[in-house]
Amino acid sequence: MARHLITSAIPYINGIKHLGNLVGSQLPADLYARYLRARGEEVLFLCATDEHGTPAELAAAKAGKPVEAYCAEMHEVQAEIAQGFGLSFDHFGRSSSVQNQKLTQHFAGVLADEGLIEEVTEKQVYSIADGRFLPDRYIEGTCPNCGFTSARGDQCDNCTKQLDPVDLIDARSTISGSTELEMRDTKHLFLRQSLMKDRLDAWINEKTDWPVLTTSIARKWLHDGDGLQDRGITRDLNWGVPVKRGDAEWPGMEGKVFYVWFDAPIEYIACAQEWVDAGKGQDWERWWRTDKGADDVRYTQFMGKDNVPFHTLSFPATIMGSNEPWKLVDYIKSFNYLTYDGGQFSTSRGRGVFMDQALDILPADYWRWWLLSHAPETSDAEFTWENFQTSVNKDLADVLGNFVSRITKFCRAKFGEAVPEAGEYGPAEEALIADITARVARYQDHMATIEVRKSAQELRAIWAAGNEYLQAEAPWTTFKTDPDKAAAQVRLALNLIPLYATLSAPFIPAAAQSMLEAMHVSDTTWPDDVPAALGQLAPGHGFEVPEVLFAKITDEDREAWSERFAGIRD
Ligand code: B3M
Ligand code: ZN
Repeated sequence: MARHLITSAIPYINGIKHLGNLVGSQLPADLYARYLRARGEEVLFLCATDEHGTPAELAAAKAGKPVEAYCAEMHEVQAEIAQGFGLSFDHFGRSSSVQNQKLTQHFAGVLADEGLIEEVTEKQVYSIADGRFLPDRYIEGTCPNCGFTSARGDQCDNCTKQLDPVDLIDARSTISGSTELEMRDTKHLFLRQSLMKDRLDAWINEKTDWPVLTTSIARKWLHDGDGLQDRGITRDLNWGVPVKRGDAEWPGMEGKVFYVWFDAPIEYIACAQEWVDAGKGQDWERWWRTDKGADDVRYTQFMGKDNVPFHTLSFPATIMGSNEPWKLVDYIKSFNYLTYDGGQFSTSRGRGVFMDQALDILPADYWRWWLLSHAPETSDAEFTWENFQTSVNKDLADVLGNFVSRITKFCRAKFGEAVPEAGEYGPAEEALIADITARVARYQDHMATIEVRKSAQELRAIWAAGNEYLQAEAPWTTFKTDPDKAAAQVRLALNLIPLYATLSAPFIPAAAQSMLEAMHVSDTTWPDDVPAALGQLAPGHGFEVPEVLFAKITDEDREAWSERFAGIRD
C-alpha cells in the first residue's frame, strides 16, 4: 500500500482568501485526502501560510502592525477559517518558521556548491531617505502614458501600461513619500535553471498521465521564447529568510532575503518538520527523503494554473539541482479560474465572496458541494447566485436531503424508529443494489484519478438512484396492500443512508456525520463490498429522524446575497 503525501498551494498571508482560491487548491486537496483516508490509506496532508515578500510587508503596513505580528495574527485567522471549511490538514504550517528558514538556507548553500548559483550585479532604485532599495511596488509616480498620478513602479493601474520605475515622472517612495531616489548597484543570486532545462524537460515528458493544463504550461515555459530563464532568488527586503549559504554568512549578501517564491515551496518540506516538532507526527524524513523510505510515497500537489510554472520548473530545479535524495512530486493537479458573476474574483479589489463571508451565510457543506461539483478543471467556471441556488436546492435539498428525510419519516410513522424485519428483496431491490455497486466502482475510479467534477456527478447519481427507487416502488402505496413488501423496501432504503454518508463524507463531511449519527452508525469503513454494506443495518437497528440536512435557498436569500456581494469589500 502506498503512502500519500498531499500538499495544497500555500495561501498568501495578506488577507482572507476568496472562493476562487479555495476551489483551486485547498478544497480539492482536502477532498482527495479525505477520500484516501476513508479508503484506509496512510495520508499526510499539509498546507501553510505563505508569509514572506512585499505583499505581506505592504499588508502589515496598511494594518499598522509590525509584519511579524501581522503574520502571526493572519495565520490564526486563516487557520480558523480553514477549520470552518472542514479542511483536514494534518498540519497548517508557516513559511516563516525556523524550520523553513534553515531548510531554505540549506538548499541555497547546496545549490551554490553544485555550481547552480550565479552572483549578478544589477541596478535598482534606492531611497536615500528610507535607507533601502525599493521594490517596484514601493515606488509611485505619474504615468508617462496617461498622466495618472498613482502609477506603480511596475504598472499603471489606470491605463495598464507596463512600466519601469525609471519611466515614472516625479517618482517617490510609498514608504516615506521621498523623491530622493537614485539607481544603485545591488548584488543578487540567480538560480541557473537554464542549466537544468534538459533534465526538467525529460522529467516532464515522463508525466504522460498529468492533466494537460499542467504539462502544457510547463512546456510553454520550457520551450517558448528564450526558454527557461535563470531566476533571481534574492531581494533587497527586510522581511524574509535572510540570505545565508547553509549556516554560513554569504559575503556581499548581508541584509538581503530570499525571494518569496524560492522559500515558499520549500515550506512543503519544512511543514512536515513542523508537524513532527508540534508533536503530531514521528518521522518527517520517511515522507520526504527517498533514502529514508519516501520511495514508497505518492506525492500529489494541488494548485491554480498561475502557480504551475513554479511547481513544474522552479521547485523541481531546486530539488533536482541539490542532488540530494529529496522526494519529487508524482502528480500535479492544477485548476483553471473560478470567475464571479461575469468578472474576476479579486483580492486586491475585494470582489467576490471571501471564505469568512461564505461561512457567515451558510454552512461549509453547501459551499463545498457547489465548488467541487463545479470545479474549474477543463475550463474556467463561473459562480452565479442563480446557479448556486439551483445546485444546492436540487442536489442537496431535493435529492439527498429529501431522500433521507422521506424514508426515515415514513419508517417512523409505519414501523417505528427501528429497521423493519419483514419481507424479502425482489428484482427491483436486486437491480438497485447492482446499479449502486456499478456506480460506486465508477465513483472510486474518478476519485482515484482526481476527476473532481466526474466524481461529484457520479455521487449525485448514486443519491438519485435511491430517490428513483423510492419513487418507482412507492412503499407508502405498497404498504396499503403488502406491508411486508413495504418493510423490505424501507429496510433497503434505510441502509442506503449510512452508505451515502460514507461515500459523501469527502465532499460534505458535516452532513455525512449527521446522517451517521441519526442512523446510530459509528462504523465508517469504506463499502468495498456494496451489497454487504447495504445489509449493515440489521432488522431492529434503531435510528432517529434527523434534523433537516439542507435548507433550501429562497429567492429572497439569493437576491439579498447577490446584492450584498455585488460591490467590493473594504
Ligand atoms: N502563495 C500563490 C497563491 O496563493 C502562492 C502559492 C505558493 S505555493 C508554494 O496563489
Ligand atoms: Zn497610465
